[in-house]
Amino acid sequence: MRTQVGIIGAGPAGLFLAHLLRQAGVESVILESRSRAYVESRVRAGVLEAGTVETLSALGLDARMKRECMIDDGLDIRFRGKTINLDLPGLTGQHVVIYGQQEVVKDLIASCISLGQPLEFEAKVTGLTGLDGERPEIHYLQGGEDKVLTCDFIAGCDGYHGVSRAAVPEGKITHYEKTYDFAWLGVLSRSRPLPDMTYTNSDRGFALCSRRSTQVSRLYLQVGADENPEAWSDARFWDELHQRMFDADKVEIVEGEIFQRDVARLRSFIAAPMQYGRLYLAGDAVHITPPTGAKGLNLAVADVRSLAGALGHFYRTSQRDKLARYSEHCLKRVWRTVGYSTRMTELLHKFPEQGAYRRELQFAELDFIHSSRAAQAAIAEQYVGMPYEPI
Ligand code: FAS
Ligand code: PHB
Repeated sequence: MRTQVGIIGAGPAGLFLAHLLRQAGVESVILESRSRAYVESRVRAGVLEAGTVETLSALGLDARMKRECMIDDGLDIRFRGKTINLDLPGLTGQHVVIYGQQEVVKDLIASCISLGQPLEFEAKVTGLTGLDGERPEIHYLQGGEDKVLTCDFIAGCDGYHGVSRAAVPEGKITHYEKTYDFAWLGVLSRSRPLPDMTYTNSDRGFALCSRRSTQVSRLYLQVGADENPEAWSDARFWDELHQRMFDADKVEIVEGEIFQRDVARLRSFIAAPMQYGRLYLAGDAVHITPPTGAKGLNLAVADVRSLAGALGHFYRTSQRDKLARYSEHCLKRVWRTVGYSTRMTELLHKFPEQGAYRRELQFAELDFIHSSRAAQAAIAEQYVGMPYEPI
């Protein structure tokens, strides 16, 4: 098979990229190792920044999101009996949208199918060759058969555990990584959510109350790095959440049936540069940001807006100047975003190994934010997201 841009991965990065390239008149093929059902069932992020919403709208793919999403204009942070309430529109003039990543993925896949956008499921990429030539190749296994996709360019959108980053020769890419020794236990429950996004730093650990609809809550607890989600009965989860949300008499948090559980280890990861020869890396394939900042999905979209812009420019003008600066352009946003998510992670989680001194500093910082509009504005501005800068 042959195409202009070979895209590895049908997560948000790969699916948005294919649509943005199509809009620029550039052909692509997406190769996804998993089945459609698996990809559409993966529960992950939920917060869409304005830039992501604008991109869905510009692609004409925002109809269901507009009907079903929730507007998030408040962000609460609870600690030691106090609550910091960030009034997002008052502080930034903006809000964010709550719409599950799996819903975005379903909308994008449905659009690929109705547009006839080539999207191969259960096509596992096994290797990349010719990255420093004119005709790179993607080797993949599908239906028990070895196949090859010949391209002009390859977009590595295959996530942290994908193969594309590993195809870059030793010494041509640098990894920056910090892994925390805790994880987030995430659940979906059939229960009325809190009205606002609510984070908490309690002596028992971090917790977060988010939502997916007026009847479905998305809830997280800080747990051990290797926690088994099945070790958490509904009762155990709810008891722990009440305590961490300072709701010990159980009057505020509404319980319900938990119907989905997952555990995600917290880490920061950046690989630079985000390109090698004809290979361009985007999304979780090249950076992971702690979910505390609700940025992973949004950062992936910002990457592929730039990559689509650079590739569209190349096919229109034969100029490679924008492609040459893709990595440098994206890394500015990546480092700032990982920095914000890291600061929020280190402000809100419990680090037992770092003792009482570190804990008191956390609460001093939270007290300062509680009393300072300027400090609240700084967090709110980063939470709603940096304006997108075209490449
Ligand atoms: P993805 O990982 O979504 O997609 C990569 C795709 O490539 C996958 O479909 C995979 O099957 C495919 N692939 C991998 N190897 C392949 C191969 N060899 N051949 C073909 N295809 C291959 N972000 C938030 O903002 N908030 C959250 O709460 C949050 N929770 C998360 C929970 C978990 C468990 C994980 C892993 C991530 C979470 N994230 C969260 C981050 C997440 O939303 C990512 O940022 C987002 O999925 C990034 O999208 P992609 O870069 O497309 O990568
Ligand atoms: C979510 O709704 O899944 C969510 C919200 C805020 C975060 C992370 C995840 O920081």
